[in-house]
Amino acid sequence: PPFPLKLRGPVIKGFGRGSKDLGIPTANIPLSGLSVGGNDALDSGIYYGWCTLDHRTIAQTTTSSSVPSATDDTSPPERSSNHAVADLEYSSSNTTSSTVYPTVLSVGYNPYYKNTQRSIEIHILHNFDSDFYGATLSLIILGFIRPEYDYVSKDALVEDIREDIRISQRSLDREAYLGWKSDDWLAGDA
Ligand code: ADP
Ligand code: RBF
Ligand code: MG
Repeated sequence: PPFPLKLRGPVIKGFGRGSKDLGIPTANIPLSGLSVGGNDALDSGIYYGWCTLDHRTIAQTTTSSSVPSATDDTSPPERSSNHAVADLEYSSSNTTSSTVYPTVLSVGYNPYYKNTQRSIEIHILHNFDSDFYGATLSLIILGFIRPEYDYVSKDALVEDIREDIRISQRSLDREAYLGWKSDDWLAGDA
């Protein structure tokens, strides 16, 4: 399909294998919300692109009382024990744009794990202090790296993912891709 492909959705729970089994967390979003056509518009495989997280949606979907309310958008929230959320909320109240992160993503059935449902999983090339389930993730996919493969070992899978990460980083550093960081879609209003 033609790039860019634009997707947006809430970060949902997967099997929890990304962090625990591979050491590579992936934010899963529902396989709907594609800007073009239905689910088949996005072939299975490994891609790279940019993403943003809409932190305001974290507070709305979290029941913890330590997380600031999303309704008060004039004053910064109190510091809470959930530092990542608090930091993100501060930045959102002071600026109009949110951080745009380089990402690498996997779409498909994870042949190594033989999933029965197709999924879309986004590994963000950034170290976060805590989880962000419930946040709205906006994504622009800009390029295809390879199809999904089965592997003889977990180490072989991880080795390829590490190479995917390097390819994504290197590609996104190029002028042609940097421009997409300021696309309205990532600001959440397109
Ligand atoms: P799941 O199977 O529920 O997707 P994972 O083990 O794949 O669990 O971990 C994904 C979760 O980890 C994300 O939903 C997000 O809340 C958190 N996370 C922390 N750092 C990252 C990151 N760099 N990229 C993606 N998700 C991250
Ligand atoms: N799973 C596979 O079974 N085969 C793959 O080729 C494969 N490539 C991946 C590449 C990247 C960049 C990422 C982030 C994940 C990939 N996965 C692949 C999915 C991986 O198995 C999955 O993220 C974990 O099982 C956690 O759900
Ligand atoms: Mg995941």
